[in-house]
Amino acid sequence: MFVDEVTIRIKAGDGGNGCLAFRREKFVPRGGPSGGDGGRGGDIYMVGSIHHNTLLHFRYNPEHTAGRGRHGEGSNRTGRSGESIELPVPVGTVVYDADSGDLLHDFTHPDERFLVARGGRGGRGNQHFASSTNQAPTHHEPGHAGEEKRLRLELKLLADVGLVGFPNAGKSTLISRISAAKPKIADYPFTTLEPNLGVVPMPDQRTFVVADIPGLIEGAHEGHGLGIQFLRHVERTRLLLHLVDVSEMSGREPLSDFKIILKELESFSPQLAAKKMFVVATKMDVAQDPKRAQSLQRAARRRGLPFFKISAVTGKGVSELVQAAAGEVLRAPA
Ligand SMILES: Nc1nc2c(ncn2[C@@H]2O[C@H](COP(=O)(O)OP(=O)(O)OP(=O)(O)O)[C@@H](O)[C@H]2O)c(=O)[nH]1
Ligand SMILES: [Mg+2]
Repeated sequence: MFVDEVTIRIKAGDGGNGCLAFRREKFVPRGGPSGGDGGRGGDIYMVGSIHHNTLLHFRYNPEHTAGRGRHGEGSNRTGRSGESIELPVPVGTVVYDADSGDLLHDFTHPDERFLVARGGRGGRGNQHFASSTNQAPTHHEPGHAGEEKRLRLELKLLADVGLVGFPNAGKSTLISRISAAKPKIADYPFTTLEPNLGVVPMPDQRTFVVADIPGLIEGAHEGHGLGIQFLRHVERTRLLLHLVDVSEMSGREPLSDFKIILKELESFSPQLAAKKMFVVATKMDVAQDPKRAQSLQRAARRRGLPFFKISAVTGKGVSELVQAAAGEVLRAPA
């Protein structure tokens, strides 16, 4: 299961209480205050991990608590500190405070560590409160509470190129053709239910990453179909390939499909709508009426978008598309 959004509750350890004690020993009359300090509560860190691809491990385990500090003891003994804990998150996870909505951290590197909740300080024992006028203080502090938060974690896959389009447009077929990804492909809509990533080799030994996401339909921004929540996975790409089925098989109008998807992208975010886009006419091997591809091409030209025609089945036009996409990925800053 692909889980890309979870809300969790974390609670760093409370500090231990300071102790109230006096030194009592044979031959040491009025030994003075000797209450030790409470130990520090444990912290909670998040750590970027390449061994996790989803947030699934939080779905079944949404509460995490670090150890509390032990209380201070007599003879000036400080309590032991609470254990800190580390929570692994996939690289690409964005951490928000669920209550304020503030962005706390964005994990972009493996092994990156981020302190999400600080443990409470231990309270001071009465040993600290002796003064010239009060040699037998009874004051001692309670431990401070550890930070407690509700966090919203969002996973945004890190891909260079995103595939968008109607269901059945041929997105998964294309990614399976140009990379080693093996997504499910079938001639019914909504075959793809979770994003797939594929690594595409470039001629110069370099690679770029393509994300295939579930198809969009009209009203996706209002939750129709599978909705638009998967679009966040292509938010960070440098290039969108907008696939449009121009064959008669679809029983749809390529031009109106194209415009509908543009509108959905816009309602998701203006940044996404402004992203560099190639328009790709798909299933050319079975397209009968050339006018359908032509009208799409004109619409692309009017918007200044590069246009390609491919058949992912025969492979025609695919390498030109990959080359142009690679060029764009290399040109655009990360
Ligand atoms: N003839 C032909 N069929 C194609 C081509 N590309 C894809 N198809 C077929 O179109 C159907 C849908 O392809 P998919 O790749 O699953 O489409 P998708 O865009 O991933 O669809 P969703 O996952 O539902 O959004 C499958 O039956 C494919 O075999 C093509 O270039 N030529
Ligand atoms: Mg698919």
